Amino acid sequence: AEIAPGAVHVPGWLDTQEQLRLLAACREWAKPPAGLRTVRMPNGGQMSVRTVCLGWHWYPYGYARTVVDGDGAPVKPFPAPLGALARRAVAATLGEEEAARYEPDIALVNFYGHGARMGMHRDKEERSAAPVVSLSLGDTCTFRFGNTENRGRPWTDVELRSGDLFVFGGPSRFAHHGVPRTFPGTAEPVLGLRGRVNVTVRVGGFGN
Ligand code: MD3
Ligand code: FE
Repeated sequence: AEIAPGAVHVPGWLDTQEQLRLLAACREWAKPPAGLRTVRMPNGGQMSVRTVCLGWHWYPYGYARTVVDGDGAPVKPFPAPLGALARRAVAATLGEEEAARYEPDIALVNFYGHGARMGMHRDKEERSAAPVVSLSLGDTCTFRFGNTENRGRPWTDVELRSGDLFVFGGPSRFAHHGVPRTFPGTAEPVLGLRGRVNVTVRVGGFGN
């Protein structure tokens, strides 16, 4: 379903087997060095979501090749199989033409424990207008998709469940968005996951 121009939601895009494989990979990526970390904002606050970066390291508000605000290690490489999966996602939602020129080089993996949330923001550190691919695992959440002007209304709330795909292209790439809540205990038991994991795949546009 297209919830806004360029913003396409595909419920249940990953089957349980594919979800398990992606989740296992996320758990590997979370290991140190350059593993899962809590992001500290310039105002001194901490994000409740914990993050691991692949390809390029995101920090508030920029990208680097090393974990400049953590253990200092080189960022883990961007995995080619994840890039191939994201390209399939773009093909399925925005078409083969868009997919053919889609060359992602960044993934941000967000881990939501119970009570974690993400405030309304825009992703503007990337130097590319290419689509962002989002894959959800574990607990259901409310995803809030806002407007390009400000963090406030109008917005549309959508429930994202494990296995859901969301692709944000065109004008939607620059819209405000956030995750106001998750629903603890809603993950399928077979996943063995307490909480929620979200994988976003992006194009940095920084060159090599
Ligand atoms: C729309 N993550 O990592 S995924 C983020 O569920 C982020 O962890 C949320 O917002 C999460 O920056 C939401 C959906 C998403 C991700 C990136 C976008 C929507 C987007 C970038 C541009 C527009
Ligand atoms: Fe975001």
